[in-house]
Amino acid sequence: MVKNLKDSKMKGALVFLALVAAVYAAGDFSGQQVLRILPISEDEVSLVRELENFDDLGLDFWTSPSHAKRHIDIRVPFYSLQDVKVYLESNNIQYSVMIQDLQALLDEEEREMKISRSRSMENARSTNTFNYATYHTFDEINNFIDTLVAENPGLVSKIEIGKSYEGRPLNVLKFSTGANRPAFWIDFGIHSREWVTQATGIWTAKKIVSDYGKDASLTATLNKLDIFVEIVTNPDGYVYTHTRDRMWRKTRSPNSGSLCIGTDPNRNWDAGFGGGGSSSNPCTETYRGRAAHSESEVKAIVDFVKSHGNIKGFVSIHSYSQMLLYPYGYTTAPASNQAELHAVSRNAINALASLYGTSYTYGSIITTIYQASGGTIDWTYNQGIKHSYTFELRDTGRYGFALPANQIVPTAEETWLALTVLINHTRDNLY
Ligand code: 0X9
Ligand code: ZN
Repeated sequence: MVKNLKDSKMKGALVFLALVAAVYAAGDFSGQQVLRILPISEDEVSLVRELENFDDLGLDFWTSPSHAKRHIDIRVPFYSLQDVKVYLESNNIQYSVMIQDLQALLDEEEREMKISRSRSMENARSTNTFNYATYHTFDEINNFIDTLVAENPGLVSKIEIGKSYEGRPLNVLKFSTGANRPAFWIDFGIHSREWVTQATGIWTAKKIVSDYGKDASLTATLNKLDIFVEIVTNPDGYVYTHTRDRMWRKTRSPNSGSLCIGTDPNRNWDAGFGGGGSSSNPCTETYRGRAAHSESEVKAIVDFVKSHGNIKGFVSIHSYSQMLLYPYGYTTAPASNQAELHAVSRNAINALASLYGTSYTYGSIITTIYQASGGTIDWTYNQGIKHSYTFELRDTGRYGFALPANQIVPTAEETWLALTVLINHTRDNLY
């Protein structure tokens, strides 16, 4: 009896210790791997898909299962590695280890950020000395935005289109040289962990002011169109990736009846809402939310697009996979101007490749990556914005969401070449 009591106390203590360890381990990716799985039949796709239902494994699907011969990248916690590998091997499913130790990459990322920060006290004071080649915090990005506006009062202004769930400003930069113009929209970072996108947004904002009055094409654009840029589209998630969990994707709003937090803001739009490639389970990375536009970060853009009424081009920027995509994501039905979207995409990815040889694939979302319902550009397209596109920036998976900072500027530069093709085409085809 005494022994049993002691045993159960011991057990209790062990359970407690395990819980403490689990809490402290959140945000620690030691020993975690990213596996690239290649199912060669639809049966194998289904077997991999089944893994999604085991919440206890703590898996994070970096790319969703779609069809045979399309790879699936999964981040696997250390404690599940054995189980997952045994499962794949016993079902004869091919896989390779894409990232050996995710924490090692993130340690390097943090080291790089610390060095950059110690060297660049002047970051906030001028956008000329700002370090574009490192990742920045939300506060640093907001300081950059205010500095850029202060330096270019006749060209750039800041609009707050709403607040995030946790009350942070949803800041949008407006580049404009005249009143009542049609507009082109670009958002970055709606998925918070896709850090190369917010970094590309910063560089892009600076590029627009640098080129205006110097580059003939961009000058012609801004004499006809306004450009709106939202650099941090999911600020709560972004702050969370810096403070708690580098791999956070969703918003940070709570879900009633569940302990799991957040909604996938790229499943929350009123376009095929609730359809395939979105989840009703709040604990998954593709949770669509309780209703379309439930997320304030999404609703703010919806209201802005509607009240503006004259947005002619719309681009939403994600990473990774190196793809330029157009509607639809929820249906295989072709977009009404699919031929145009396809031809312009091809021109854009050719321009992108001309700089560093980076190769992109392109096509509709559902045929090129996987089905995703309730996505941003399906909604904008159905609103009548016929020039709607979405990017998946670098890389193709070697580093995935942990893209080294030395790739920020090259990524932004090459992306700009593609963006200018999309912007110029929109400018010259305003319908
Ligand atoms: O699942 C998604 O939302 C997108 N992939 S990501 O890794 N960025 O999460 C794919 C959906 C369609 N792609 C875009 N909207 N860029
Ligand atoms: Zn994304």
